[in-house]
Amino acid sequence: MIPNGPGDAIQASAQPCYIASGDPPVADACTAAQHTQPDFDGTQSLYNSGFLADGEQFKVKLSANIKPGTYSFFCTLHRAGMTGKITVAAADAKADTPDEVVARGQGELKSLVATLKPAYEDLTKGLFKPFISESKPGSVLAGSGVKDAAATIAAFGPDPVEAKVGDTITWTVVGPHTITFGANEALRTVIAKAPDGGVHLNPASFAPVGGAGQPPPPPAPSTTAGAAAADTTPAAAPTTAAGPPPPPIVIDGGSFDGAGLHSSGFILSTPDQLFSYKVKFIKAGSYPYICLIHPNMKGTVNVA
Ligand SMILES: [Cu+2]
Repeated sequence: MIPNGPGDAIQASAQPCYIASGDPPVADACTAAQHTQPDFDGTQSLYNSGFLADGEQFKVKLSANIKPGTYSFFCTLHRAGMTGKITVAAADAKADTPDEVVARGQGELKSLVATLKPAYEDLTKGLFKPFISESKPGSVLAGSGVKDAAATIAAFGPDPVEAKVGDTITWTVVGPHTITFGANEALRTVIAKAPDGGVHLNPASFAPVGGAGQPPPPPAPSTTAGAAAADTTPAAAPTTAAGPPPPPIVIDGGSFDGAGLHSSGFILSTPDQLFSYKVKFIKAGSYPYICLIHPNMKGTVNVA
């Protein structure tokens, strides 16, 4: 859904598209006829809900002709980090009831929360082991995760953070995030549907303000450049078996006097190569900040 590099969302991925056979268009949205959702028969070459905003539902009716078997699906925004399977049983075989599916999902969610909890508790102290195993004043985490877990942590920690005029705060970023002060509501539409059905990225949400923004990552032997640019899974293993993990690449966000917009812009950072973002605070005050990508991700810097 997100291009490798600058540009708008890829419309055949971001808008609904249902194709019986053949490839979707590369540059355009699918045709109006291809927007009409058929029953899923397991043979369509593309069966795509398109971008779903918070709270939207997507329903799939299985065709009477679908063959029993296992059908995989994934989110084209989160890619390898968000996948699922539906197992279709023969019409006369036993299948899960909706209640059983919900109960199993809640069990999986509970176990996922338990898996992430130690990393979340570390995050509240600014720790992301083994990359950051000591709390340091002025050191904050933007996101965290656990290797191979099917979810990531979208939170800032520690929060709030206390500083003095002239101090520099450094956020180590884990995942895709922004660190944004003074944002208005318009900037919260990182990805949004237009009235005509088009799905667009908001370049203003991705742009750094008051600093240089993320430089390109150094060449990584383990992944292609394209996968590195768009893979939003932060919990990949460090690629070198020996030696300590590489230190984060520091992005200088300049200084902030508390007035107006000041944003890291979009930073994608994984354990293969972490990025951090630093800002010098030059005026006393209490400064709330948010991540423009994750609506519940907020923090405060108190400068005395
Ligand atoms: Cu975020």
